[in-house]
Amino acid sequence: MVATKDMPQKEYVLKGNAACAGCQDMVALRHAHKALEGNVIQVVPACCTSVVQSLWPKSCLDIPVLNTAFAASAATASGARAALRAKGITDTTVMVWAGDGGTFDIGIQALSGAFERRTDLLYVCYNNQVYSNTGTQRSGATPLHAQTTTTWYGKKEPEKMLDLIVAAHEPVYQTTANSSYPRDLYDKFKKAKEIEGPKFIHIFLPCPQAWNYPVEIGVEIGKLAVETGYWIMWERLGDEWTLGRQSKRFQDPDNRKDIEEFLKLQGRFSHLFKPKKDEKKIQDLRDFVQHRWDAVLRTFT
Ligand SMILES: Cc1ncc(C[n+]2csc(CCOP(=O)(O)OP(=O)(O)O)c2C)c(N)n1
Repeated sequence: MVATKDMPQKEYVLKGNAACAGCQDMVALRHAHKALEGNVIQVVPACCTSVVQSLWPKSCLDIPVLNTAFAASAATASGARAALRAKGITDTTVMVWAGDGGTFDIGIQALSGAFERRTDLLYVCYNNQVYSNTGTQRSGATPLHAQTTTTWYGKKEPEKMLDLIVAAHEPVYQTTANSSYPRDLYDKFKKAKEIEGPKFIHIFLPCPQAWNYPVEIGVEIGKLAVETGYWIMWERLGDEWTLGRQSKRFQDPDNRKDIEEFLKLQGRFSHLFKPKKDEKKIQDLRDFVQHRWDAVLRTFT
């Protein structure tokens, strides 16, 4: 894994932008761009990132960016790839950087089409589990029982297992990542940059606004997602699937921290603990963790 001192010093995500304090999207974006080293066209649909990178005079990405309609990211990226090919440029990465709303729900058909056409495209879904930019409405990635502005009493449905849908398209490279492990994230973007064809990176990242926690514990929450087994770090290159070293010991449920440790730090789950503890709902989430492990292992191993 890359040593921090060996990461490029150059910044492509510039200071003084409009991101919220403690925004983990900026942590992920910053390290992704250090790995891509500026030779990239980034396509952004409506989302927090589009607001942060485009608002003059605080526009902040030091690379070419195409802002596009919510449903159209992967189609726009396909067009950018075709234009580069027509100009004889082959070494530039075309990357979509879309939220979970723009991927799990609204952009999924364009993503599916572009991957089916085997487009040389890096699609990144940064998953803060909610439509953050417009006031934190529930998305298909919002977890069971999480409170949002459209699920006042907690979401009634579990989150969609998008990775399994994407896997059915057999991208050449597919991986999960987490903003709390930026060196691992950097390495994955470095790897993706060298691979031709459809690629998918799914980044888990906490949002202090929507999840309602103090900004300084964002990294801790991201790590707890892995240590409780809630978020699984894995990687698939061609047919070869590997469990990430961060998640290896948590395959065994006995090694996992209890899901409560992850939940109780977040205001969106506070109704599970106050006025009195809701053991049934906490158990639902504990069961979901195992359900996801079973589904992922069944699919890939
Ligand atoms: C077709 C369309 N519907 C709704 C909107 C309003 N809108 C802009 S950003 C956004 C939320 C995006 O959520 P997500 O993709 O999860 O990214 P995040 O805001 O969390 O970064 C919405 C609903 C829009 N711009 N276009």
